[in-house]
Amino acid sequence: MEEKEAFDKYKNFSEWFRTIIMDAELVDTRYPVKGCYVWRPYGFKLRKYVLDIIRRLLNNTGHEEVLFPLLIPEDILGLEKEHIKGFEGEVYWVTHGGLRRLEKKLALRPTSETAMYSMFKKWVHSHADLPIKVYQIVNIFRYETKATKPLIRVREVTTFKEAHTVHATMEEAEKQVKEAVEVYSKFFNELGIPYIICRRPNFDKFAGAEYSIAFDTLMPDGRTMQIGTVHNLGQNFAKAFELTYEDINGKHQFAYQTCYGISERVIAAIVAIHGDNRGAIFLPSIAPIQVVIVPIIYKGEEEKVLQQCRKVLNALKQEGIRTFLDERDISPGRKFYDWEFRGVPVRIEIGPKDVANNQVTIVRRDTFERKTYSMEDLTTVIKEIFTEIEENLRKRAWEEFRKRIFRVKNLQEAKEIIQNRRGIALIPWCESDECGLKMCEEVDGDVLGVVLSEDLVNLAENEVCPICGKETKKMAAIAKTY
Ligand code: P5A
Ligand code: ZN
Repeated sequence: MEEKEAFDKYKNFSEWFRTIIMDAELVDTRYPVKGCYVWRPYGFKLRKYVLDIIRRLLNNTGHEEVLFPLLIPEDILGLEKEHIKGFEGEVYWVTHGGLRRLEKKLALRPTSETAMYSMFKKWVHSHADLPIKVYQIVNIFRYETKATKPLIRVREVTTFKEAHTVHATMEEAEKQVKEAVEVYSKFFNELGIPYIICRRPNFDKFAGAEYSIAFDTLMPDGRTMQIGTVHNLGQNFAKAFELTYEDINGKHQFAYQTCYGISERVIAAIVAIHGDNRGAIFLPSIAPIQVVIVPIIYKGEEEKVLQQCRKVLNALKQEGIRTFLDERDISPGRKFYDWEFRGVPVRIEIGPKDVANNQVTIVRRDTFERKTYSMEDLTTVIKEIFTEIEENLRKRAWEEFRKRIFRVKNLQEAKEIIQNRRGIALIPWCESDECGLKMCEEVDGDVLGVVLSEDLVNLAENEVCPICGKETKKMAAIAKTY
């Protein structure tokens, strides 16, 4: 009984989250290297369907997929000074090949700017070679010193989608940043993950960037989690890597660059945001199993019921619906419990009465609504139910998110909100690093940056920064972060 009490999304988020990812067999965190974990078949499928979405969005906007090596030579990793300063404490080094010490140490990529840009330099000659828009989905290694947390802060990031672009002008790089923000917005919208978009304070930008824009979502425990970032790199890396192009006048110019990334944190967010105290809930678009069929068998009627179940199974499969018929020799109740826990969005129950009436009983995972439907046109009905579930999950998540964003009058109020883990506080800010750092200190939390999400903030009037008193139209988002 005690175990049951601990499984509560809001009262004990960590334990709830760990139980779901392990017991729903998404991953196994018992691998004997800290910060590394295994994707199991069910989780791997979920991951694949999520990646299919981002691949589609990127391919449709002119990005091309590539694959770069995992190893980066020491001198190349160190070319951009700010970048290496930011990452030096997190790099894993390969020092030996077999028994021999390597002359040049090799880093396991903590991210691939340096690996890619040393090659871009060889590909770009004239303005006609631009823009470059590529991405890869790979593992990266970061020796994180903060406490690791499965999917959320790992040392082997298994699912790092990094995009990198090169442009002739700053305007084009700016436009690319906008496109990236749009792509990620669409991605998170499809997944029903609510987010706030902020321009990070200077003291918290990506190492080597001009500025960074971040997407943060809110976890059930009241902390925000950064689920994606978009960086304008300006000419910083181009200068370090001598990445130049010949313009129309035959003059050599340094290129402008952007990069943007997401990781398995997105999958953590999906689990955390949509799940409930009966387990995971997956949107049909990404659910490894979209429909589970549970036969309700009574003695003597087994064959009739199973036959009908197989008929439904085949009909749904034919329509490309990922369907599983659970023929295990355990009670239907146990099966319901299992598949609810594993997040299957639609359950079909078929018993003798359903067979007799040429109908099925359908139960939705998100609302537990139970209804009977005729066998006619069943696939159409199921697809409609999928759409309804997706809409409901998205709406539910955004409503919950908006409820936990507070416009506060002063820092005392902001502190109260984030200390009690109620959510995100919004307060005017002059945008200076100095005042930003002061605010962090006073509220004992983090300034996520200036809010860019227009739907979440609109200030008609100038207000004043609570630290320096300067007039401003900008709002800072403040929270406890992961
Ligand atoms: C953008 C892509 C970069 O690395 N270089 C290429 C840029 N940005 S970032 O902000 O450092 O990382 C991008 C996103 O990856 C997630 N992330 C992590 N997820 C899990 N465990 C980690 N240790 C980890 N580190 C970064 C974050 O969501 C981050 O926004
Ligand atoms: Zn100020």
